[in-house]
Amino acid sequence: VEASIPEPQRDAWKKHSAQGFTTKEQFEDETVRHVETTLARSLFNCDELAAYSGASLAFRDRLVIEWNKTQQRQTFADQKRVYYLSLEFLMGRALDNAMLNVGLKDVARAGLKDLGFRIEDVISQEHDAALGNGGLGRLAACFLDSMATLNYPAWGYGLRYRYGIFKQEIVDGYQVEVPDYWLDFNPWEFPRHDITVDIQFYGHVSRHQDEDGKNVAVWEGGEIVDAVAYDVPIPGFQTPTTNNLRLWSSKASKGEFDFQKFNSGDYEASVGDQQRAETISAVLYPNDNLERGKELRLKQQYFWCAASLYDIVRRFKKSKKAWSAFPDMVAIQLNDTHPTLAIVELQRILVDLEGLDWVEAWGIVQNTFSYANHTVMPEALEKWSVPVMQNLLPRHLQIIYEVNSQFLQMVEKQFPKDRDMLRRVSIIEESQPKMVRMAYLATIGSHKVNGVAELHSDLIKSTIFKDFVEIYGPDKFTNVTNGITPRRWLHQANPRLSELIASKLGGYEFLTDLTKLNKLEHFLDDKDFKKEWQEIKYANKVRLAQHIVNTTGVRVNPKALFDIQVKRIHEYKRQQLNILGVIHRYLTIKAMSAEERKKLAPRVSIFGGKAAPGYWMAKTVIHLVCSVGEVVNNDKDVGDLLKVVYIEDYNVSKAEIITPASDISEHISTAGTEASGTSNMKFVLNGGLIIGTCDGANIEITREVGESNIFLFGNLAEDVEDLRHAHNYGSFKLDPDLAKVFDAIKDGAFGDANRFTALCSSITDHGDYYLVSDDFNSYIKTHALVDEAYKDQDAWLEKCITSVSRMGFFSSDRCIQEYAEMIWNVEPLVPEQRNGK
Ligand code: GL4
Repeated sequence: VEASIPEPQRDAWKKHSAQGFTTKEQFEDETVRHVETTLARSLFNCDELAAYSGASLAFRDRLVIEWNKTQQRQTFADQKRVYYLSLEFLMGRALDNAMLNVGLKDVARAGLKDLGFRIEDVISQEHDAALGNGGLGRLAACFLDSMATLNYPAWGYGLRYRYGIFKQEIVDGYQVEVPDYWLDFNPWEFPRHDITVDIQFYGHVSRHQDEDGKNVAVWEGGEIVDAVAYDVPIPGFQTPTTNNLRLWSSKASKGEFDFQKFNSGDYEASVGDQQRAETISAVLYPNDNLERGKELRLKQQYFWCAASLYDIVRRFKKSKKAWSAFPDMVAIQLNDTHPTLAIVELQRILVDLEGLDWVEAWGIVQNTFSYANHTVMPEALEKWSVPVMQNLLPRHLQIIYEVNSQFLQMVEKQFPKDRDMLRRVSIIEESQPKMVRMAYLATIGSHKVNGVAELHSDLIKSTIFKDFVEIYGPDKFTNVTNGITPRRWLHQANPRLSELIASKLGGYEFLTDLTKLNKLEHFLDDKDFKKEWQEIKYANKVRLAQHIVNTTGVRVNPKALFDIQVKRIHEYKRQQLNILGVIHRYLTIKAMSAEERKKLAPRVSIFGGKAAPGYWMAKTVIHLVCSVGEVVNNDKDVGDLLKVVYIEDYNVSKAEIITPASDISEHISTAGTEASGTSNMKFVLNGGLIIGTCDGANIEITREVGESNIFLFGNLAEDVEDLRHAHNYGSFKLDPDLAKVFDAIKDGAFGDANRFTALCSSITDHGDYYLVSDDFNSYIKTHALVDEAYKDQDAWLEKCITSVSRMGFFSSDRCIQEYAEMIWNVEPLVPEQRNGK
């Protein structure tokens, strides 16, 4: 429906167009106006939360104005857009980011001070938007920031979960999950009740003849759920470009709810229907690197893919272009296999609803989609049971079978004698029940497939997609090494370091061209610069120490070496290796003379991260860390030489405090298991060194910063398989130092040993799948090197500064540019005025 203002009235309209504030006076005007009118509060009733709300609404107004203009500009330009489909967007807080991207944080700071508030207190009122589990979701958030900053016409599509990732409480040393209801007051989203899409589930497929006598499939019956759009503005840094993140929320369909049961008097049943519909977008599944194949999850996936595709197709159809032009106007990026049904849905729209011929439609589909793989962990690879899919999405299953049949015919022609090849590459796994292999479907339906770091991209080509490399040739498979946004992860999280760097480089250009950091190497002899760098690191450690004492009661010495491992708890990430190493250190200290102890560098071992609620072993690791902390932190013999702390509820806003405070951080996954890792990049960018295995992006970080600036240890990915085989069939030899650690645990040094039996025996008796014992000696030795290196503070500092100067490659801007050029084939749309320049 056209609803534009008629031409003669447009001048009047434009005269009254909203402007948004630019000066401090205007910011105060807007903030107070919002507190008084939008929130109906007064100066007698304005706490920090109200001040946060008022300031956010003032900034929101500014974003909305540019957002509207950006959308008009993009529509008018009529060029190719990118659609980034992700089930997770781990956005964190928006206000600080909006202030910095718009370039008005100083204005806001001064304005809030006039009104009686400290900007830090106001910012910290905001509830994190935590619609993700870990690295995969945070990557999506960094990508949105880069796409807007680089002026790409790009939309994100996701789900508006009522509950994000749970809040973690540590109670008596155990993880307790608390629901994260985050929508009480969220000024950053705009409900678009006019944008509602009917989504169908269940039902059956029948065949009809259309007017031309063509046989068409019709999906009928079943139930309808409404998808309602909620839009979130995504501001670019120093550019007016403000992109859109559209999140879908589920609601009972008007037709179904209002009329059928309600009118027939069955009120309770109709309320039940309504709640069932709303359940679809109610909660984020809290697993990282694990798929459990629950029907509700498949419902979420289809709900979100179908709504997004409807929206994308509707936008394309407005242009009145031929269908063949679809891939010239639309690039759809799949963030892992979660949105793979979008491939099937587009084929369904083109063939069943738009009447295209199958082959032509499939060509369009393949040219539109691209798929990024984010893990090789077998338990994380999505497979859906055929009977479940048959019931929920009968037409989609038919399409999958047809795609598979044509694909297998092609393979058979290419490899005529290879029956086993057909079995291996079939989208349908012939198990009991049969399963749909989503990674294969995503690969077949896309024109490009990428891994997220060099090693990972090589591994997928030689393991899960080996046959597909044979079939399609190597060019379909590529690498795009992950990156992080320097705006949030340097400028926002570490403002003093950002300012110091800017003072040396003559401005903030490095924030949009991170390779400019390399000029920092010219200042390695600049005493004042180095002193200030060191002071900033110290201040960041003091800030973290304050957070630790406030939240755990443990007092840590900010002069000690801060050793941090924060990420999801997973056996492959090997927090168990870390804590077993800490116990080894504790036992070593206990055995030392007073003289020897004096020579030792004091350490604080900091852990943080959530365990999936059903992941028993991960929860045991948390409990072991807390139990060790309990003993070590209260041991008078040890004092400041060793402290062990668990930071509760690790999330994006906590990461902003933790990351700038590390001396060393741990990225110690079993080689070949961590696809990339991204916190490794964040820590180095903030002037911390890392200890890590030859895994994921650690390898490329080493190449960039140089081998002498990173502490690598452990077995290589290429040797993992043989080692595992030897464990199972040869003789497994427990590392002798590790044996002593297990003895201490078994003796009850950290409380009831029974609680840790499964953890210990997974290493000693059940094959040590993650090679903790194999890597233990190398790990301990490397930590000794860290201790030694830290004693020479000057040399340490030089390593840190050198490393930061060489981190330019790891900007998500570089990464997005690679996607845009190699995979999406989209051009930026640069607006005329740019506020930063
Ligand atoms: C992950 C990988 O585990 C992680 O290494 C990678 O950095 C991230 C983004 O590419 O994707 N894959 C899954 S699943 N969860 C992740 O965090």
